[in-house]
Amino acid sequence: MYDFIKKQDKELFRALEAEEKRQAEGIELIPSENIVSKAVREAMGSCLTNKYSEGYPHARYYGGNEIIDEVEDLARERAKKLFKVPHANVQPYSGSPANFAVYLATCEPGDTIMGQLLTAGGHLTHGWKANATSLFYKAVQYGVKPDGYLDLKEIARLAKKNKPKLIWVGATAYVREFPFKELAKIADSVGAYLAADIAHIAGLVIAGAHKSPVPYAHIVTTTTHKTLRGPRGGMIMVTRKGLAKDPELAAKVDRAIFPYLQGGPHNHTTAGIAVALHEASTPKFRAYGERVVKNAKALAAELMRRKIELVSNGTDNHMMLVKCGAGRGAILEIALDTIGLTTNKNTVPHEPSSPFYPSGIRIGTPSVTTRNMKEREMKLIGGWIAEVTKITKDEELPKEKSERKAYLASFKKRAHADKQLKKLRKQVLTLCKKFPIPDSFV
Ligand code: DSN
Repeated sequence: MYDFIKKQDKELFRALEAEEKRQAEGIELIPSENIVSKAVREAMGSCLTNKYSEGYPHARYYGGNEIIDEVEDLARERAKKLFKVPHANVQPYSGSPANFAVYLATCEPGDTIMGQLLTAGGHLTHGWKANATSLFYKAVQYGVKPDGYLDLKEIARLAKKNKPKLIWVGATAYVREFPFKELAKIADSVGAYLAADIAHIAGLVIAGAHKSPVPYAHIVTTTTHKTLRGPRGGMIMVTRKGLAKDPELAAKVDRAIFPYLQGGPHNHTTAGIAVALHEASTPKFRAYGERVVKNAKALAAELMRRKIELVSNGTDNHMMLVKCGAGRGAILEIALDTIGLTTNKNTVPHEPSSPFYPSGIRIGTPSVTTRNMKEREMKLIGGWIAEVTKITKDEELPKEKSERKAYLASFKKRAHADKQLKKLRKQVLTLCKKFPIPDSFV
């Protein structure tokens, strides 16, 4: 691999080789990450990257796009068929521009919108104060109850009071099934658009391992690289319900992506999305989606058996949130990284610390499931997480904010030198060797 880069760019070649090794010799537990097939990688490295094609199939601003049209049509048709929607746009560069396009298609600047609070598991683009969406729209944020479930009563109250034009359902750190039907009832009662951001669960929806939002939402957005197991990209789909509310909605979404927000589509990514959607249409993918959830439940059960506290005491989907004590998320993330388990620090509902130094870590099973791991391996991984938690139990984030960076840097060094962690690192490596990264999923 990387034969040409190796010949002409030694520095980059070394970096690529090192990352290949890191991925092969580590266990990826970040719930928004996955591993693509060699076929997706081929598409991403194809000649399609050379082409400009502003516009949409059969209506482009550049010549020479007949084949690109075929590729984009393939991706669009596959998306429509798999998600059972009448319209799909496969050009968003990723999830954030896809979501911004939804605002452009449904709202005027200054309109009120509602979305799940970032610190309660929501996404930046659903109106978080540090995101551009809150500059252009009046964002009302909703949260979760102490048990981790969405607070439907509060959402209904806020909707009635604020009359939003658009309501988001979807999150980056929510472990329960999304109540699409109930959210639709609330949105319909105030005449709002309901947009379901299914970036995390798209693959589960296709596999039938999570309810589909399609009968309930007007618009569905997703990234393509999480449980869907495609290249980094995004999609926006308009449902029948969306077209019934506004027959121009599909045209508005397309216009929002181009020419409002983006330029030329990334055609190599479009091809990668087409490959991934083909892979996702197979019975093997259905089994994959079901297995992702089974693995998550097994891992959650093992963690709880070992007295690790989880938000909402479990999971319905591909992820779980470990509560590791006020401000200790970064400590656990570093320690787990040392033994080859990659996770990410994350806020927990009613966060006692801050988004910079949160009190949880987010763990997910999409990637380990792609490597064919099952319950037995989930038990092992759960055991390692519990041991690392025990080993680091006395580590505490300094109260003084100015001391925190230096403390974490020194902790990282100490963690790498720790004998117990070194022993666990060896065990992780042995498991990785038994479960190499597969080339193909069909
Ligand atoms: N960065 C993504 C995640 O990790 O969930 C959300 O955009």
